[in-house]
Amino acid sequence: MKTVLITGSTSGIGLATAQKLAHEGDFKLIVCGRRKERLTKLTNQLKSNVKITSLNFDVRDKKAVIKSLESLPNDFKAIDVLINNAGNAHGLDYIQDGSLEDWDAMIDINVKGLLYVSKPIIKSMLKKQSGHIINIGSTAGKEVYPKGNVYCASKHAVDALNQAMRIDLNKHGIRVGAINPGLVETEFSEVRFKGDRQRASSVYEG
Ligand code: NDP
Ligand code: 8X3
Repeated sequence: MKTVLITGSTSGIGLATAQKLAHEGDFKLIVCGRRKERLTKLTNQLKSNVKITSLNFDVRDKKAVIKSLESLPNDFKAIDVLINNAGNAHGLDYIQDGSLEDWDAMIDINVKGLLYVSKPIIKSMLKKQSGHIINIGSTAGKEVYPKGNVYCASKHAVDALNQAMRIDLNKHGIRVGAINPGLVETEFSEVRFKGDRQRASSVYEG
């Protein structure tokens, strides 16, 4: 039975992935995110289908990432599949107008957070000489659009890291791949527009 860790399981793509895997079958799931009450609700919902545990940490906090992973119960410690999904866009502004806080958030979460989570898990995958990493990139990691600047840069970095991980880890029996979605109606735009639901839903019109 494979153990799968999904970052950003409290909403959107990560939540749907956890629900899908729980219904598909033979997995142990580790669901992660900052919103503890959502993690509790999700584990309660899925625990009759699947062996599940949760980790509550901010991917920006490298000490918390390490401490959380070390706290996993023994039967969840050997992670077979890592789904690097946690991430968001913060703001949508011309490059000359963007805020440093938004830029920090996107680089710290989408890029550095992905690295912080990956490092200890790669270490344990190397010991087994097996594993599978799936990085959630974006079409924004392949193209750039007006006002997308730093979000697109962060997702281009995910695309580069995905290729780099594959080159470096494949010879150790670790498979690495990416999914690069286009528009998906999740909480993504609500986060990007700082809670403005009307503006967020207009993104998906049509
Ligand atoms: P959501 O906003 O619905 O979900 C984002 C998830 O990431 C949440 O579970 C959130 O959990 C988690 N997260 C965000 N920041 C942090 C943090 N600092 N530490 C830990 N977890 C964090 O968005 P999506 O589901 O749409 O996004 C998931 C991934 O898909 C992202 O990487 C995004 O870039 C990518 N993507 C999305 C597309 C879209 O159109 N929606 C298209 C292409 C790619 P919590 O807040 O509880 O910490
Ligand atoms: C999310 C898709 O087009 O909003 O990565 O950047 S987009």
